[in-house]
Amino acid sequence: MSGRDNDFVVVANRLPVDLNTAPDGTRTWSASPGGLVAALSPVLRTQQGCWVGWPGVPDAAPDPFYTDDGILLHPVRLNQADYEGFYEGFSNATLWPLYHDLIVPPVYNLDWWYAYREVNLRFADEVAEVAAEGATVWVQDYQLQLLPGILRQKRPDLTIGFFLHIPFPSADLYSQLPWRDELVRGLLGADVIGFHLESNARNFLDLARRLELPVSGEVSTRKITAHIETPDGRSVGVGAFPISIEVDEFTDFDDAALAGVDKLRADLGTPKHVILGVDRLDYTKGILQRLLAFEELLETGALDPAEVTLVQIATPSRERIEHYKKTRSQVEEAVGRINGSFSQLGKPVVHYQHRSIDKKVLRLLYRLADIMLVTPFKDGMNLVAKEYAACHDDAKGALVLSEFAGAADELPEANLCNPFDIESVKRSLLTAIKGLEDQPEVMAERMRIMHEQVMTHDVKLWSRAFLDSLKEAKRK
Ligand code: GDG
Repeated sequence: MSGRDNDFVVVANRLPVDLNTAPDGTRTWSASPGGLVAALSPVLRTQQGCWVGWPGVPDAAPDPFYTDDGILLHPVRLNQADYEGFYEGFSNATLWPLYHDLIVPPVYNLDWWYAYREVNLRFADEVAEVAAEGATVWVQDYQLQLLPGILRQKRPDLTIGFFLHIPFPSADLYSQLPWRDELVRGLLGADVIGFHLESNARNFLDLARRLELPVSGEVSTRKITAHIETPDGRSVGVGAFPISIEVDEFTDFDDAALAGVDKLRADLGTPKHVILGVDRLDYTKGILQRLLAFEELLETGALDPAEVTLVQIATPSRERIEHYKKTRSQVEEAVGRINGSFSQLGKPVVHYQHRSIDKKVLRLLYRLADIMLVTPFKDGMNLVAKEYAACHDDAKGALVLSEFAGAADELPEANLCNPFDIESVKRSLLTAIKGLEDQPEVMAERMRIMHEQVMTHDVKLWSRAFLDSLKEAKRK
């Protein structure tokens, strides 16, 4: 089924599926949540492409198959050792913290590096098997930074794009990495390298200059105006392509949906202010800090527990990694403590769910929330902030947003905060609540601008801009 006949191939660490095992042992695959999946499914649907990726479970891989939407999924099998070394180790305990500015210390482990290299080689074999002569291959994210270089050697006929979904750190930080030269060489195998923000792209160009590679032009957004010359005489385009969301999923609230929103508010005990957080349970997302800010506001009486409710959805993520375990226990301890101090029977002041919720419910929650709290210490973009703005064609609500989320570049009308400074989080939250009470027309105008920004800069624009740039690179 997946012969060498696919003209457009997306390669990502994960296939957009989860493996579910029923009590009788029956195994089925279902669509899975996550930023990457949300962003790429629409692109593949419209382009009839093939997606190469790991199904998400060690030692399990179905045969290649078509989804209901007609997307060909080509699984790459990882065994338990790959999972530990490549995925949990090098990708998520080395690169993830390094690229998020050392919120926790990265671990540098030679065996993990070998596993990372080995798995990137395996992905290259799979792509080479499914990609047609002259095909376009779009490689996604930090788990596969060696792939463009390997593919370039294996299949010089391919046009290769690479997009990084997480921040790219300053050259100083990046230079900690013992295998920094190998990774840069891997990335430079691409024809176009895309980042969310111009600042990320500039960090990469700085690094190239340090390596004494010729750099020309200045970085811009949604087009390629900066280039790096490689030692083998190629020109690699570098640019910023801020990712976004499929807006249709978050608009069009009909009467039934609005009734669902009312019911949810009633289920929560009809609080005056509903505050919402939605994140993977990751230490970069600042969930604990926002809980502490909320707790201090309750303690000082600035917020009345009879009037506010905080709903925190914390989707399970990378649960075996030490720092994730620690974050979970700190978050859950804080939730317990806050509820212990401030809830009334049958009326918790914090509603916490450590499981993924249905997208339809998520949409209702966004619409319901008076205040959305998005407080990462560092985030490539943050789609949750954009999803919230998309849900508010009613111009209601307020977004408290970290300055260190990529989304802050496009949503300056949010109530911005510095998550490293708990006073700043408290201030932004109170200002948002007060703004909604005292200056509803000002807040409504700010929400209208944010909503419009997201509606006019959706994921289709993101993919079109990137793929157009790649086409242009191929033409040259
Ligand atoms: C990485 C970068 C960048 C969350 N909980 C549930 C659920 N979600 C969905 C949200 C959103 C997605 O997951 C999370 O995306 P984010 O962008 O917020 O964050 P990461 O997962 O860290 O994504 C990030 C992104 O890649 C894309 O480039 O923006 O900076 O870190 O779409 O809605 N969806 C459902 N139930 C949940 O409980 N259905």
